[in-house]
Amino acid sequence: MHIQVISVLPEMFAAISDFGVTSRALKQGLWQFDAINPRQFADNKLGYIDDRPYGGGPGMVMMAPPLARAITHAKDQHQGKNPPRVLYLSPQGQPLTHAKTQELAKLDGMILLCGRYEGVDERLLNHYIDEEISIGDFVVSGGELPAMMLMDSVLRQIDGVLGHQDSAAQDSFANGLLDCPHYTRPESFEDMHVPEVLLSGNHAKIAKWRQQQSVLRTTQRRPDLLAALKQEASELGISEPTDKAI
Ligand code: 4GX
Repeated sequence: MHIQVISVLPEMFAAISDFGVTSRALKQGLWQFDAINPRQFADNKLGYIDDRPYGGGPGMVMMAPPLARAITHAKDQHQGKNPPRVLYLSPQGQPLTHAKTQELAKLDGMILLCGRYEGVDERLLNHYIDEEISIGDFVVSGGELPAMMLMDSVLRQIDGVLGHQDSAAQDSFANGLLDCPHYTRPESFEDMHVPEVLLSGNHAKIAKWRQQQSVLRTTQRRPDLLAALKQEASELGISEPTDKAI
C-alpha cells in the first residue's frame, strides 16, 4: 500500500516511518510512504497556504488552491493500479472503526490530508476528498496524529506487518468484543495470583475462559458494542434456539 500524506509538518511522520512494527514493515517493502508539504504549492514565495475566514472570526483557514494542487500532485505520483482514496481527518468525519480499518487495508493507496489552523476551505473538501474520518469525539491540534493513528491501525491489518501471523485477528474488536486479560511471569505479584485456569495446560478450557472474559468485559465496559453485535446477528437472521415448532 502506498500512503501519501499532505502536511505542513511532514517531520512528525517519523513517529510511524522510523519506529516500531510500521517502520520494519516499511523497510521490508510492505508499504510505501511519501510526505508532501503543501507549502511547495503556495502561490507566494513565503509559502503561505492559509488566510482569514470569510465572515470573520478567529483563526485561519487553509486555502483550496494549494491543497488542490498538492492532491493532484499526489495522485500523479501514486504507485499502484487502482486510484488512491483521498481522506481528510477531522472531528466532523465518520468515526473510525475496526471495520473501516479493514476496508481501507484492501486499498492500493491512500492520500491523507492533515489540516492545521481552524480547518480547510469547504469547497476543497467537497471536490477533492472522498471521505472525512474522525478518530474520536475530541479535538487535537492538527490532523497529523489522527492520520498516524489511522495509518497504524490500517497497516497492522496487512499481511506480514505484525510479527505473529494471527496477532491482528486476536486484537480487540476483531470479533466485535473487547480483548481478554493477559498475564505473564511472575505467577504471584503483590499477593495477586494468575488465574489458575491459565496454568492448567487445558487449551480448550483456556479458550473458553478467555471468550467468557471478553464477553464479561464487553458487557461491563462497552454495552454499546454488544448491542451492535446483536444487531448484526439479527441482520444475518441468527436467532436464539427455540423449542417451539416453526
Ligand atoms: N479526528 N483534528 C483536524 C483541523 C480542523 C479544524 C477545524 C476542521 C475544522 C481530529 C479528530 C481532530 C483537529 C484534525 C482539527 N479541521 N481529526 N483539525 N478528532 O481533532 O480526526
